[in-house]
Amino acid sequence: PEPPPAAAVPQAGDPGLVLLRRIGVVDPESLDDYRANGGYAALRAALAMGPSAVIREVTDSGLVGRGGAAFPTGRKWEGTARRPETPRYVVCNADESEPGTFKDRVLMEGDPFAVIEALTIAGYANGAAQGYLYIRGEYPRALSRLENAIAKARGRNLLGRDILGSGFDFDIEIRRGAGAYICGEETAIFNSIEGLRGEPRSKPPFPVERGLFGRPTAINNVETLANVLPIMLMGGPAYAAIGTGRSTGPKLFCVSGAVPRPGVFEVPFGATLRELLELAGLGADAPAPRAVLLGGAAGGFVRGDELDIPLTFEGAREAGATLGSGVVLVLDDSVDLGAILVRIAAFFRDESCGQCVPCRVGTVRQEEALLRLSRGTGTRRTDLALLREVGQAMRDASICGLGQTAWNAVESAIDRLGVFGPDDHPTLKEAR
Ligand code: L3W
Ligand code: SF4
Repeated sequence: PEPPPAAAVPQAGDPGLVLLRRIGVVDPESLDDYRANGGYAALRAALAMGPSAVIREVTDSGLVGRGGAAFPTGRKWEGTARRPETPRYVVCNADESEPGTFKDRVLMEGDPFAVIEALTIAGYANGAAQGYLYIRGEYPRALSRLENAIAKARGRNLLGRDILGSGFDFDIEIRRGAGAYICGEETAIFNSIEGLRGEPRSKPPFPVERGLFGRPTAINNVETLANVLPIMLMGGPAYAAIGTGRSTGPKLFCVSGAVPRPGVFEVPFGATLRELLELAGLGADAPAPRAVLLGGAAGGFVRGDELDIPLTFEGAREAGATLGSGVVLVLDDSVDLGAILVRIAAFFRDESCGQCVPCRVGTVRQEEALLRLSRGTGTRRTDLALLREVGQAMRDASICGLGQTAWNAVESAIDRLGVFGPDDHPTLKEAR
């Protein structure tokens, strides 16, 4: 049986939490309980201030996307709302599939009304009458909780026509993915909803201009939307005071691997990796991990002696990694790093949609070279050079983020962890 969401949240019930405050506290099936715990106050505040003021608060909050790319949410909403074309759409990207990511699942299973309320506010701000929630097919419990939340919200005029007497009409339809990682890419989601093959489209045009059904669309990750509720309640500037610099607000991290208390943790941006791992039970006197994979398969490794890096977008970049969608995978000395890299490469090879050559072929060649390197067959020099050239081609010439980032973790394991020994960076020509 699946564990209840609270079991995946060691901090559950901590009064200081913002995004996780209701997880394990409210009955996720009860609208009354949700309201008794502050639910729908944010929508009321939004309806009272009007759509452009909602967008202003979101812009002032400094909120950036939590799906991995950190694009400013206020700019995305401004871009959609000012388009003259109608209808416009809002979409919640709930196709959480990055290996090691399970934060959106915890939000959807443990606080589903919050996701529905936040998407309703997004619809109001962006001038959309219809929202879609595209959910990973392997999340049956999240799906049934969200379906229940939508039905109950409709029953209380929190969805449907003339919501709470405001004149705003809005409803939400759920669509399920069918197991393809690539269907989490925003334009592949649009294709999937439209009944087409789930392949990414070239960008630009960006969704704000031409998205779902060719209309202006604001698409946001579940966690991004969850942040809109506290922003409505505390105001953009107060929210911006949480965190540091350009990384404002609270952030969810999915800590897994060699830690005593794995799970989803909430910390303000700027907490250090060490502080996060301490929350996950890694005591100050515990041996340092061999490495930590930040940002998931598309992210990068940091070494066990780099735990003092601040968890901000800037801090992760300086450390040669990315925060991505919040993956923190801790690896101890028992782990075969070469085998992990082969696994990551196999994942990308498997999940490539095959539409563009650099990714379709590059992910295969990457996996083959890693297999040779990790088994000690082939020529080390040539395979390292081949990986570098293939990786660069994927990064430069792939259509979407999958191909563009498929070499990130491998590159950082070679350069920062020295996983296959020293590399003098020869080109393929030199190596031969
Ligand atoms: C208007 C412009 N909008 C960009 C929008 C764009 C999108 C957002 C980010 O994700 C990440 C990667 C991995 N006018 C705009 C604009 N936008 N320029 O901003 O765009 P982009 O293209 O930078 O990134 P992306 O393709 O949306 C790539 C992460 O995704 N990833 C996996 C993520 C997995 C999860 C999960 O499982 N929950 O999130 C894999 O690559 O970290 O950073 O909305 O339209 N000028
Ligand atoms: Fe498909 Fe890969 Fe090209 Fe993305 S980069 S469109 S996943 S083949």
